[in-house]
Amino acid sequence: MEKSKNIGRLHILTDTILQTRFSARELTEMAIAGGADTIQYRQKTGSTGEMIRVATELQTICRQAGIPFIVNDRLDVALASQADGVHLGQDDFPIPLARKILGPGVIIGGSASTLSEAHKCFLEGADYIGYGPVFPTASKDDAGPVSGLTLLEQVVREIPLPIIAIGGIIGANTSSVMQTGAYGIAVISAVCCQENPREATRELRGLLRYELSHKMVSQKIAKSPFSSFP
Ligand code: TZP
Ligand code: MG
Repeated sequence: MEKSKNIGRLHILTDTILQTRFSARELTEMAIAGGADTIQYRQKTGSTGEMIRVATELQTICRQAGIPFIVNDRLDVALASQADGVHLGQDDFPIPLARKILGPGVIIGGSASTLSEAHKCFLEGADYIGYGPVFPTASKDDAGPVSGLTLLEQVVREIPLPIIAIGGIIGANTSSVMQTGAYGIAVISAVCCQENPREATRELRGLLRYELSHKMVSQKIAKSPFSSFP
């Protein structure tokens, strides 16, 4: 039986465009110190060589911390840095082809902004879905219309994959997002653009932990995947 993949619940996406105070490496270190359990390297511009150099560094840091490292968009950079996974949008490298190249053990995340896109990602073999924008966001120009919590809940109900909610997620709405049954959250500005990214991550982690422990109690699940979020 295929070993189930470790897909974290608190995905921090590194960003060096919205903010320039911290490098991707610094953000990664601070996010991990604050309790991030997945790092996604999201770099839209620059040379491929530099991306591979940075991604290799981040992969080493994540491996030492025992958490998955995922590269956004770029299958080539993911391969070269031996990343644990790649995250692909609807117009990026096709998921079935990525699976062929990367093999069954590598994490493939797919972006979806509608139920039908989420269904397509599932059929194509994604391991998890980044669904959103759930709320308005200034971090992605082409993020599309916001889904809100009701549609997020429908996706959670209908798609049998871990759903990572993304888009405009901050401390104040994390609990309502998690109460839809989402597996976790992914954020850019709520960590990267904060005064103290480590503390911002820590706060989100505390909120997730609280919601997940309540879920365990309410569902009377003694040993569930939720217990993997200490
Ligand atoms: N995909 C959908 S919304 C979004 C991405 C990458 C941006 C998320 O950024 P933020 O700052 O957490 O809203
Ligand atoms: Mg993309």
